Amino acid sequence: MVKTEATLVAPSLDPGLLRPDFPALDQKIHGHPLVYLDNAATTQKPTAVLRALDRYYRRDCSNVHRGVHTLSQRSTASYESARGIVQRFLGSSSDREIVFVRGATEGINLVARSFLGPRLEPGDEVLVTAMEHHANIVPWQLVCKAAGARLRVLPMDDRGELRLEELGKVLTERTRLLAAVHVSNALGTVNPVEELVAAARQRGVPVLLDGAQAVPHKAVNVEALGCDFYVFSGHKAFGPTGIGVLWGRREHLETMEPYQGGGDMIVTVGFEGSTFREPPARFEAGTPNIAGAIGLGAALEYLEELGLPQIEAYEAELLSYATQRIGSLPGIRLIGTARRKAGVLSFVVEGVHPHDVGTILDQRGVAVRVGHHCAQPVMAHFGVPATVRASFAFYNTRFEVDALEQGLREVKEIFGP
Ligand code: C6P
Repeated sequence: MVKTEATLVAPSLDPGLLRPDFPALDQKIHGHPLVYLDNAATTQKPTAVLRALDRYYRRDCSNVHRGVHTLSQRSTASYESARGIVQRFLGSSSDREIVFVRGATEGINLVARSFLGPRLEPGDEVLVTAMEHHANIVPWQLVCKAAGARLRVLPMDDRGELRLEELGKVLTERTRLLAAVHVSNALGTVNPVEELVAAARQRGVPVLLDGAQAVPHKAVNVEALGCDFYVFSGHKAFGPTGIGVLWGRREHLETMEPYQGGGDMIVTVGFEGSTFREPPARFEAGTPNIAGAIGLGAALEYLEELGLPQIEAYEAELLSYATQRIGSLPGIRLIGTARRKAGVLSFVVEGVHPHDVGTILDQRGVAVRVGHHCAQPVMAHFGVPATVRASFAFYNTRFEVDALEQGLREVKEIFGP
């Protein structure tokens, strides 16, 4: 970040100062300045992350936990130091609770296979919410099917808010896990996860929270949330692709069988059987994504330096501006109007297929995502096959919202009233 006296005195967030940190933002698309509004799919990377990756590959490239030589010691130190950064970032009490995985998807699958699967019996239930990403539905369905258990769903209303009054009906004595999204990728709803956790805990039901869309936008403290597992993906939090985090309470991780077998997760191996290391090593079979973990550490440090409260406040203001500008355009229907939202504005343009909207916007340099956003049940709830989704990060500006608005006006002109 470019530090000026102003940023040091008043720590509010100024995207004008931050944008030079993100080289990819500075380019033209079809002759227009790039307006990158697809941050929920993946975020752009600051030079701090690019430098960390470059340094690892240029200077320290070596495998971890295996070598006595200097390069291996350096890369091991950087990899384990990244684990410590994640621990601090999430407010976890031990770095042994931090498992590096490929992303949120793998984190959820790991918990489904190694924690829930062995505990499920016929007739048991897993509770999810109506606004889950497929990654927080399908892994549970797979283990439920194998065990003869079933998935139950906490419904939502037409604003895209969970119907908490229904919780008593779907959280039952057969519930073995509650899996809920912290912030919805398709709607932007910030769920009252504290209330969900409290209700589940009262019944002794463990909770997994999918933080893929929360971590880039707000401070997360797993101890304060009181959940049992928390997952997120590095690439949505300004880090590299192919790296993510599963945070799990130590008492759970210690009871869990390995998810995959291979090098680095064993203590002894013989043809008659093998023994396994303590968590987190037990869940990190094979050569890990070393550069990814180091890059993720750099990304989280960058976020800490900006300040998550500052990010949250700035983005709330930007989202409210966008909601007002885009929501007041004729023929636009907003999908997801919850009272607490973060980062996402989903909508449909009357009479125009979302893919056409996305293509026309791209011609004007505006990058949005169109489709079902891997949340088909959400689309079904709102009776649409797809939406246009603008998703924001702290480096986005009001000018970019204006560019989106202008692009949508042109879409309406092309397709007529
Ligand atoms: N959502 C989106 O454009 P992975 O693919 O493992 O990094 O993240 C999966 C995932 C899980 N939960 C939520 C809430 C998510 O938003 C995502 C990824 C992207 O919305 C790609 S579909």
